[in-house]
Amino acid sequence: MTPIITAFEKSPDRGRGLARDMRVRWALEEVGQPYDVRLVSFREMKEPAHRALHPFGQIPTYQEGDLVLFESGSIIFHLAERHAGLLPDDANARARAITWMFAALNTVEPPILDREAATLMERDKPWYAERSPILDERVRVRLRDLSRRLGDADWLDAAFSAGDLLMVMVLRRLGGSGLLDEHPNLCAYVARGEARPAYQRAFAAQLAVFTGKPPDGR
Ligand code: GTB
Repeated sequence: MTPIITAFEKSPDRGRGLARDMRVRWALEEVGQPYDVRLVSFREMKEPAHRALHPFGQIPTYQEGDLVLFESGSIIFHLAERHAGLLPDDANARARAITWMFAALNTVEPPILDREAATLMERDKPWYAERSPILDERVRVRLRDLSRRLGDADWLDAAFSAGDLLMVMVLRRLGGSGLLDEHPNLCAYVARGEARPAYQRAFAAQLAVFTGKPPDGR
């Protein structure tokens, strides 16, 4: 049964692969699972039919027969549990990879999102000049620790895992901020993730939604 995911009909990121369907597409590509995409408008996302799939009226969702999931992390965990390629077989290595999934979503992403939200919505507010360096510093603290832990390794815990997939996607959100550039090993880590063939296929597929042209350029 081919799973169906939802994605923005018109992503505000203009095909930069920052919306959260990208991480699900990447995971599907890593495990070699073909999928269909249903594009939704901002209006449709808030209608009862979509809210039946996603209580918060967001993307992405994941449907596989009777199973309906939302939350990109849980969708990726589901895929990793059912397919080889995203979590190691060894029980302890698997637990560590899952820990990195949580670390990406629960420890590294929140300060990045806080900073991003302020940049987008508070730039014209009188407090922004004072708050902005505080938000930058909260991100820097996480990046320093992550950079130190990664060191010169390719991935966070030996082999590539769903933990790396989520961490790379979270770090990509800092593109253009200059904050990631302070850590060449993290830049190389993100580039390593982006170079994976599965990432490339996923990126091309979401970009094709924006350009209206098929991924292979035909
Ligand atoms: N925790 C949920 C998950 O991980 O699945 C968060 C889902 C979520 O935030 N979805 C966003 C959404 O549906 C799209 S990805 N927003 C519409 C709404 O809430 O009404 C967030 C996103 C949006 C746009 C950009 N961008 O333009 O760069 C990047 C990321």
